[in-house]
Amino acid sequence: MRRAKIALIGGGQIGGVLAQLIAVRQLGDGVLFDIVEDFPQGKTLDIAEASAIDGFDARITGTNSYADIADSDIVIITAGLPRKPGMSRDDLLTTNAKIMKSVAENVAKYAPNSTVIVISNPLDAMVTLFQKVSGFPYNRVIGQAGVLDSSRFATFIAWELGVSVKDINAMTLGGHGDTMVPLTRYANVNGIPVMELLERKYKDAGKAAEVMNAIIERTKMAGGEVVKLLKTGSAFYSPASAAIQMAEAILFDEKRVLPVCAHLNGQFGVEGYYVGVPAIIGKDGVENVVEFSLAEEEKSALDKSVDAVKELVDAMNRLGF
Ligand code: A3D
Repeated sequence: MRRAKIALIGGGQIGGVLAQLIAVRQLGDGVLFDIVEDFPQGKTLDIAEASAIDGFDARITGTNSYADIADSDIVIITAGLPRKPGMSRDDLLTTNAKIMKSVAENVAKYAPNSTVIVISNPLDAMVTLFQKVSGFPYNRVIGQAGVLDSSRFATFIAWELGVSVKDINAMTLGGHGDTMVPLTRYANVNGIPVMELLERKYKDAGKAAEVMNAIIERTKMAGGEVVKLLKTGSAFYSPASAAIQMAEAILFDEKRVLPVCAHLNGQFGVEGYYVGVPAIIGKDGVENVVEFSLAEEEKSALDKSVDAVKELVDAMNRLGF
């Protein structure tokens, strides 16, 4: 059996961490593509030179030629600019749409049977554009956002309750922006509702709600919090880990239920847009969107988030992409 081949388009901060994780976890052979000459070659040489220490045989190579991604099983896209302090993700639209268009044309040409995970921002628009330009079936084009946003939500809950993050189940829905919807009602610690634990901790329902609201706000703004601290770029370790979890679910046909940016065809009342929802992820990419009932305020928050995604996609269409 041949090893899986994973192409990484964009060899910057996230691309570099992705390449290292693929090597260390021995997920397959990795090809790191970037337009900057020698840059991906340098990064992958550095990673490969740790193989004797980390004990991996996976081949990780760098390239400036799309021909080298031929026959990839999975393609993970991070090509494009990241945010600077004070910028919103949407400010990246025009620049990154131009980049995504050329990436999609080349992936369609050289890796037509791949399953694609898009990370570039503004995420919901970039995944929409990739699918449109490549013509790939919807199930094979997935956006990474919800895995990371949910991990941020779970991390903040674990810190607040002083418990292992491994026991937290928490999920966000909607677009990858300030309107995302962290779901409080379903957040739990090994099945025990987080709100009940907060109410017991503070012996005051009002205070518990206040603490949860602060966690929700921090989750929504978590990307910006990192940008502000880094000053020169955006989060890169955690987005790479999130995409690797999705890639593993596809490579090993795990049928994980992960919050991803998937194309909706009536689910959650959304027709024809990519939005963050839980989906079964396996060898065919998005194998099924998992629908469940939402309370009135959850549904209206999701609708608001979907409206923000629609505005962004419409703006991209008006720009001629
Ligand atoms: P960065 O370190 O700048 O890397 C981007 C790379 O893309 C650079 O090495 C560029 O040379 C390369 N590039 C530019 N144009 C092209 C092209 N036409 N073809 C191939 N490569 C090209 O950024 P980063 O790795 O920190 O972030 C990459 C993207 O991910 C940005 O758009 C971020 O906003 C986005 N991002 C998304 C999340 C999500 O959770 C969705 C989180 C963090 C960052």
